[in-house]
Amino acid sequence: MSTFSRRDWLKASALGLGGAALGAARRVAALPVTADPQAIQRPSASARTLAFADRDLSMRWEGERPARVYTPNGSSITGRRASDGAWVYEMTVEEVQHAFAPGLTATCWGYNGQVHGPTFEGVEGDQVRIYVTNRLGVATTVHWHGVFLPSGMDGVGGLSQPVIPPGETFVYEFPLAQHGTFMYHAHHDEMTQIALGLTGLFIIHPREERTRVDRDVAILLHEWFVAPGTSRPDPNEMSDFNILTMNAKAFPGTDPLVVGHNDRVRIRFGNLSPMDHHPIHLHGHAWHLVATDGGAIPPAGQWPETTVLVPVGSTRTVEFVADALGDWAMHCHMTHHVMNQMGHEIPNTTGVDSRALDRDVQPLLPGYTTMGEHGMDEMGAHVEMGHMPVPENSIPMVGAMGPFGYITMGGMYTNLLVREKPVDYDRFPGWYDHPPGTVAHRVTPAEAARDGITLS
Ligand SMILES: [Cu+2]
Repeated sequence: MSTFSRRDWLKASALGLGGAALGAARRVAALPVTADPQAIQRPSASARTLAFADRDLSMRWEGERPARVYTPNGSSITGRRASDGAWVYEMTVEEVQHAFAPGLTATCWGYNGQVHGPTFEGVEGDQVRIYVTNRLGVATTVHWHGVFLPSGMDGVGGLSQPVIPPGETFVYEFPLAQHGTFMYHAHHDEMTQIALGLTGLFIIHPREERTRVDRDVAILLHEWFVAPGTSRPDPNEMSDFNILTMNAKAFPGTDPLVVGHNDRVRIRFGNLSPMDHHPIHLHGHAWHLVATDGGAIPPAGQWPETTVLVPVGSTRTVEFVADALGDWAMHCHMTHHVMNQMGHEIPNTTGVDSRALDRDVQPLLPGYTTMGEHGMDEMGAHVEMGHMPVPENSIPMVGAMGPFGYITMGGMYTNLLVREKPVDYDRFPGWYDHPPGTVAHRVTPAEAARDGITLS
């Protein structure tokens, strides 16, 4: 059993020895502390595993026509027909209490009560009228990123229009002259308003769909800094973001993508992070980059990839056939982007033999043990077991229980679950049932001997 109690943590923190690993003492150099990693009990099922089990993946949409795109953890707005034939959308800009993941809720800014705003869906050739009501205490605008429109509808405060004052409603009207994956975001006090969440995806379907897909998915990437124990994203942060999100959720808050075996899948990625590009990697498959926010890429210009770089202020649309059954990770490949609320200004203890240090410190701090010599993999499990207290309203740096143990990733991470058809796209199907003999396993001496390997 662990001997590291909350009291020990607090004592260690008081002396500046603990806390930094979770960012509690950000910018204060400190030694991370832990219990003996060997002492961790691995729970067979945690609250978070159960949270997966009854997860409802069905998506809300609002409007007169059904949503055609699935926005995990989000919704669509599809418009309603006005008497003159235009499609009308209503948006409210307002403060929103947003849950990034179980355990972390923050006051953000969003549209129509959500962060990010709903995915706009329209059809090429539509005339759209978008009413924007500002319920913030400050002025804002909305820019339709990548959409071809009259200059005066482009939404840049001061340049293309006067700002929308608090309490007022403005209307944007333009024809949808193209198709593809675009975005929308505030374009007034951009640093603050985008950092607080005023972003969304804007999808224009072609009049005639040339490529039929079984699953059409939209994911907006973002990054935030929320100091552990606080509840508002800090717009002044420039580099050390600690919440990395897909559709404003950090794993384990991200809904998995459920697809049928051999489904043709399209994923539209957008990136409105303040500062970072994100290379999104999918396991077990290769995809083709078929479009950007500049338009479709002709087939001759497409090549296969397993990782697509989604630069800030861009969209990247990929397509692939989900031909491999199983549970497949899909995540940003920047390793610090699959962590949650971890401070980075901590000493490197990796590989350190800390026994002498522990001997010196323990008379002063009973229960003290240096942490990090073996890496960070035990941290999340520690926190979930209650061995390592964290500040109120904060999430540990790593993920959730998987079918074989702890998944040591958080942040910009989700799972692609490929299942035999028929599949219920709207419900978590449970973890994959691997065929016998297809899971990596501890080798027996007899198995090793087949290949002339003697186990010591
Ligand atoms: Cu990233």
